Amino acid sequence: PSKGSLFVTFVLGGPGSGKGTQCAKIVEAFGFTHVSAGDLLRREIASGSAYGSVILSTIREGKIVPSQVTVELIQKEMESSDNYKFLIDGFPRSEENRKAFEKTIGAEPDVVLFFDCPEQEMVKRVLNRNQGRVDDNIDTIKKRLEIFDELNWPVINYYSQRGKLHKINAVGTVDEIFEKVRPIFAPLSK
Ligand code: UP5
Ligand code: MG
Repeated sequence: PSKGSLFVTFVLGGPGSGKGTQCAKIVEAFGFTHVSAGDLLRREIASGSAYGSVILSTIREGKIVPSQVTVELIQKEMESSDNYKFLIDGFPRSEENRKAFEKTIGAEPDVVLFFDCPEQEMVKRVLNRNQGRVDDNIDTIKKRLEIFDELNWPVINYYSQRGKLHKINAVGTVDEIFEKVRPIFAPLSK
């Protein structure tokens, strides 16, 4: 798709805040293409790519993979889709991530969702997930939360100042939360 017609949504929130779960609902209702940065990185590890071992150790430590690597994976994924509506899930996690995306993709998000969730609820959800993720253990979760707290807020503030931020209380059932998300996209038809 041409850059002018892109509709990009960034989906932000701490570990276990429900980004992936809500993205699936948004895809179903509004026909977005879901691009999860974390899933792309995990796929890269599984594929045995040259970056795989660096990505794996970074994720194990709850740290952030260099922007260049992540942005390249996101770019490839966007280019391989015919869609123009994208949900970029779990990215940008830092100001550096944000700037790298803008520079490489040459686009800004139209909408930024922020799932605001108390820490103890996030920890509970992640520990209950049980999908074998290498970072779903209490030690890594603590590190993920620390990094999130340190680097996410400047990104949130940036988009808040630009009037793009939609902060959503992420406590409640999946459907209750989606009913708060739906009106944001209602102007877009599927
Ligand atoms: N659940 C969901 N909604 C619920 C609700 N309303 N009530 C009760 N339970 C609910 O949900 C988590 C769990 O909670 C699930 O079991 C779900 O059923 C349940 P999910 O939707 O998976 O939450 P999500 O926010 O997607 O949590 P996730 O763990 O995926 O978030 P992270 O941001 O931690 O993970 P991500 O995959 O994005 O990144 C992983 C790592 O990759 C990062 O720590 C980092 O090391 C690396 N990374 C980068 O370096 N750069 C990037 O750009 C992206 C990732
Ligand atoms: Mg996720």
